[in-house]
Amino acid sequence: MTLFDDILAQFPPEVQATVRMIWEALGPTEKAGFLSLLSGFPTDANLVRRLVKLTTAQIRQAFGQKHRVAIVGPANVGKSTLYNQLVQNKGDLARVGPLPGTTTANQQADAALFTVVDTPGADTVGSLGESEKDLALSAAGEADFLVLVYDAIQGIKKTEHELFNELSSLKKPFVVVLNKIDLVPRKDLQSVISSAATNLGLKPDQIVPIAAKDGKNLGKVLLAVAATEPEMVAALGQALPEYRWQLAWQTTVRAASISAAIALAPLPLIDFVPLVITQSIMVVSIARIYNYKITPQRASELVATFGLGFLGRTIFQELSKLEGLPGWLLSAAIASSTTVVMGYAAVRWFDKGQKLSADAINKLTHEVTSYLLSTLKGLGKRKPGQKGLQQRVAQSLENLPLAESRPAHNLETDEKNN
Ligand SMILES: Nc1nc2c(ncn2[C@@H]2O[C@H](COP(=O)(O)OP(=O)(O)OP(=O)(O)O)[C@@H](O)[C@H]2O)c(=O)[nH]1
Ligand SMILES: [Mg+2]
Repeated sequence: MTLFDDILAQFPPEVQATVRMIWEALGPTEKAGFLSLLSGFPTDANLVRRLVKLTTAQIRQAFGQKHRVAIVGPANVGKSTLYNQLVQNKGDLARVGPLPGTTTANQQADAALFTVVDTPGADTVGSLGESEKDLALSAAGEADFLVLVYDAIQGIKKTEHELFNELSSLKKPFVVVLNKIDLVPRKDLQSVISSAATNLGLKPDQIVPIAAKDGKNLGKVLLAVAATEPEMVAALGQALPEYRWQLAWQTTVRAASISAAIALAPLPLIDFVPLVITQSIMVVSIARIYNYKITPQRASELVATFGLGFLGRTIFQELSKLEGLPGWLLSAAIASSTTVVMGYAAVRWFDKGQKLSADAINKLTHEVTSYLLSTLKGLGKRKPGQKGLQQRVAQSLENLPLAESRPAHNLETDEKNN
């Protein structure tokens, strides 16, 4: 067994083949760097475990194939209305009606790579109700992801709660949406959401309020799907071009916060090899969002082309001369800023075939680094835990001007404006 095989054995079985594929695509320098990094800490099994844990979700995102979403919930909550918002082809529209029991069979439609399944109400009683419930549960059982729909006016009572327990026992990734939010007076909105959350044992921010009828917050549902289940990201991006920038940004933020956590490893000077791996996986994910298929080999070539590893080292040397910056903070900020810039550069590349100039890359990386340094300073002198740091980096990046100026950077919008 080689050292690599030892490491591979720590990954969950279903991603091992993919990890091997990525590994084989790495150049000899990257391979050697990665192994020497790991073998430099022979007793630190934690480091290996940490890398494995950090990269598994990303690998799933970059190479996963899941794409079946079932919409389930009680009768008359607006499941078919939501389904109709998601299907792309008018011929696939489901029947919608004011009385419970409109949908009596499962129905599915192709939305590019992403299949949506509409199901009958899963709460109705009587023998007909039972068989419809069985249909809904079997669709849920076959799906990769569940959208659980409830009615904001009906709220969550005993039957709704039982249904929730039954569905969550399937152990599928899910989002909960509260529909018909247009019928709730504005002043009651927060209390309606929090009581639904309390009744389901969730936090208010785990519930997405929507109005399926007019498509309000539909984007939030899709982003929640993508945030919950990385394997859905590429399928969503391919099916729904208007969300590509948000999905790519979400992917970038995730990779950047992972990069920060990787940079916490106790290294004398930041080593960029694990970053190259993380960034390459991110680039494969972004390519898939934009409907390009690229190999890990090609992705790591692209990462090398943009030269961010070298730039990162230069910035590290520049800034480490300044006093008062703990090394971990500097490493974490630079690791995430180079990842952010790589993600942004990848979007430009896949969306428009534009290569950011070296100057633009340099300027952007400096800007993002100092932004992160200033927002992370509040963490104090004590080195945070890996999870805490990941959360803080993700939060900071949400407020990064680059993220706020989404529309301006949304290249589809640019195109229209040109
Ligand atoms: N006000 C409002 N009404 C909605 C909304 N979404 C759906 N409805 C209405 O709710 C009723 C039920 O909608 P459906 O989409 O048929 O609900 P369903 O969950 O598929 O119902 P079943 O197939 O019977 O289980 C219809 O009259 C819809 O017009 C919404 O966002 N706001
Ligand atoms: Mg229906």
